[in-house]
Amino acid sequence: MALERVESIPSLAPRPADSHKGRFGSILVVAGSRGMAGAAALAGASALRSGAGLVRVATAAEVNATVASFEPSYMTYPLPCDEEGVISFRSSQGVLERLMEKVDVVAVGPGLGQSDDVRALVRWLITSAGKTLVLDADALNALDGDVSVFGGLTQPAVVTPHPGEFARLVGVSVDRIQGDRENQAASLASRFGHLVVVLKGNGTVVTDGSRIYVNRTGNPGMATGGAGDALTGVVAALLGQKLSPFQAAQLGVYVHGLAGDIARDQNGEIGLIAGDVVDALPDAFDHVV
Ligand code: NPW
Ligand code: AMP
Ligand code: MG
Repeated sequence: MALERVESIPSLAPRPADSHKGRFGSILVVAGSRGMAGAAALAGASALRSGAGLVRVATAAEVNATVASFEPSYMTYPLPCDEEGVISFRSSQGVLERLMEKVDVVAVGPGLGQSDDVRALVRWLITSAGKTLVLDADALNALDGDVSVFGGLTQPAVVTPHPGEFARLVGVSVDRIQGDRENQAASLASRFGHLVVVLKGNGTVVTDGSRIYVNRTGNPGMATGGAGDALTGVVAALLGQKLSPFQAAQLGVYVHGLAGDIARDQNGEIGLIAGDVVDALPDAFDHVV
């Protein structure tokens, strides 16, 4: 089946004067582990800078104080962790089940680390949590190439792999992915009803298997640690503001790239860091809303 090529960028509706935070989505970010507190903070701060009404960050207890100290505007939930400083799902499941009652969208993966418990956590979120999901980084690595689990989705999921993560996910070399980015992404998305695939990099591809969008914002200065963790938060926030999964992914990559371009104009490509992208999000949203 031919893919419909989408060019126009969706936007967010202006906020009514009587707006309250309950209207703009309650986001849970499950992220961070020993040494990767920053990934959780970047995702949480990006969700806030992308208009989310409420953001909660659930992270390994060991790094909770660090994550909390980066940004006062999100709430944090310290989850029990193992001796490696990675979230222990068995000891956290009760807390996470109660959190599910409070949130609309769950973004999982940045800096999560890897363990059998993380594999169980991610499978539980996909098959049992019943929430719209954004899956990135270690949440994708946790699948060990078994994409069949996406057949158990009952709610939409947006996956945001970079080419290395995509290659691991589908068991194909990075070179083959990069040589056929659009078809590789579309072929994964078309296998599952609720799945939107965002294949990151220069010319990020967004596809649900029937539509495809290739993003043209962004620049090589964004090839820096944490830039993708920020995108996870942006897409989650847009899902929380009721854009469709395809549109949330599309607007998310566009605005994230635009923020990267604004940051590049301010700091240059060499000195650009992920925090600059987060800081430029308000300016970028001013151009699209
Ligand atoms: P290579 O090196 O070229 O052979 P990983 P990560 C490949 C967290 N972070 N095109 C690359 O291949 C993340 O959220 C935390 C082609 C290499 O094999 C994750 O949880 C930060 N190939 C965790 O760290 C800031 C590409 O993939 C591999 C490619 C690990 O994530 C940093 C590298 O990727 C980070 O975000 C491309 N465009 N991109 C924090 N401050 O807390 C990547 N590859 O092994 O998945 O490692 O992306 O750093
Ligand atoms: P990650 O590898 O997960 O940190 O994600 C990197 C982010 O920066 C993704 O959103 C990429 O699309 C973006 N990015 C990295 N390199 C480039 C590039 N050369 N041109 C445009 N965007 C890029
Ligand atoms: Mg990443």
